[in-house]
Amino acid sequence: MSERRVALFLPLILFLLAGVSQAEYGYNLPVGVTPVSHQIYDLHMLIFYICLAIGVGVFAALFYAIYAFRKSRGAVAANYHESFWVEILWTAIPLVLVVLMLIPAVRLLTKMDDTSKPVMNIKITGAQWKWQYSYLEEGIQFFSNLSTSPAQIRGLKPKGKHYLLEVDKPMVVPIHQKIRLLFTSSDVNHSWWVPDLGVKMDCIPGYVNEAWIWIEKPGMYRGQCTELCGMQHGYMPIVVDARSEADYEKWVRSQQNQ
Ligand SMILES: [Cu+2]
Repeated sequence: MSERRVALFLPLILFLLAGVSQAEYGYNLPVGVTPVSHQIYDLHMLIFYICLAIGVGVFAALFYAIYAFRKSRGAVAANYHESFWVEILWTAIPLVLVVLMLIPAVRLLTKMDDTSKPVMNIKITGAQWKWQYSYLEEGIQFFSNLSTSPAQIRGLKPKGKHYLLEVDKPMVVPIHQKIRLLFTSSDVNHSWWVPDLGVKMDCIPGYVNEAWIWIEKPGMYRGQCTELCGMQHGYMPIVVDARSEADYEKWVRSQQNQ
């Protein structure tokens, strides 16, 4: 291969290799484990297919016009200037499409916003650079700190499986229960983001934001702070440990007896 060709193909090869190494993250949104996360995924795919159809239609028309009406064939440009119907159509069609996309989006936003009738409430407070979880009914309160060792961060030890996505005390919750989450901050803006739960909520000092979760299956769900909140913004991960009702009760008792 000539040098020029290598230069052309190198970015492509690197891109493909990067894809292989990050295969576990997937190329799409995670489907998640809550009714809301499923609906977010479905909405995302619906909008994606609409965009794809528009893209295919527009580019097909464009390439057809470039090919069929080329200068070498003696094509003469048509004059659409101040055409009443063209003006109406290219305003009306996008407007109808936007309204059609707005309907399912607003429906989902309304559902996400409905935090009524929760079984339990957890207050989540962002702080530089850790999370505090307060179980309002159970009277449990603790901080959750990054547990990745400094040696791994400095490259002195090999990285673990959940590098920078592991904590000393995860937020433990029961599955199959509507849980209301209340978000705030004790210093600067943070943002609590767990993709599998379909929640990404700002934590603002002096403000309380709300979201709710209803987790379908037990598991460890991981996330990060997504609001640039200072020097160690990348070192305040989130781990949610979803357990069966019985295991959750056991955990509550163990915490209350401490
Ligand atoms: Cu933060």
